[in-house]
Amino acid sequence: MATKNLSAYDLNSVPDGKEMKFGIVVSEWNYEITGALMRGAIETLKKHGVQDDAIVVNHVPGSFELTLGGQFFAEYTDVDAIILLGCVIQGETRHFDFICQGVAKGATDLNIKYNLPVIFGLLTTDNQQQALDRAGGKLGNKGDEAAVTAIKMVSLQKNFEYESNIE
Ligand code: DLZ
Repeated sequence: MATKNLSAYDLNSVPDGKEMKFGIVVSEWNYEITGALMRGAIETLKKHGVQDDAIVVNHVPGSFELTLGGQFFAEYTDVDAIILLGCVIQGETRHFDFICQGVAKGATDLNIKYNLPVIFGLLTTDNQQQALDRAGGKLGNKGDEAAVTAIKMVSLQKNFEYESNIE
């Protein structure tokens, strides 16, 4: 099965992000990759109208800490959505599985606990090359995809809130 280019999307399908505010949590592990994910996410948010001062970035030591970094944003700030960016590369031990499962479960729980879009921007790859391919390489940038997802989810939530207020 061909892998989709992560940066390919219909520009017109993305709402205007002018009034939206985002928190981004970036893992320092594999920073060559995660830094590229972060740059892609920021660039994409700005491309869709998000203001510079409406994008707040914080770093955490590794992907396992992404969940708590996301929780800090949810608890202490007024962001409309949180983007979690990390990269876990398969090694010889089962650490990979534990981290990936932990972050997937953690991100899911944050979405529900805070009724807030928390976007799972975690690359989980077999090797470094697969990660590079998805961090601005031949398969696009997962940071772009995460940013577009975040804008769409904020817009969806705002629509629901608007509808519920006029009923
Ligand atoms: C320990 C560890 C390992 C082996 N591999 C990765 C990785 O590929 N990607 C990543 O983001 N973090 C890794 N870590 C660090 C853990 O995410 C975490 O920071 C430590 O286990 C401390 O909680």
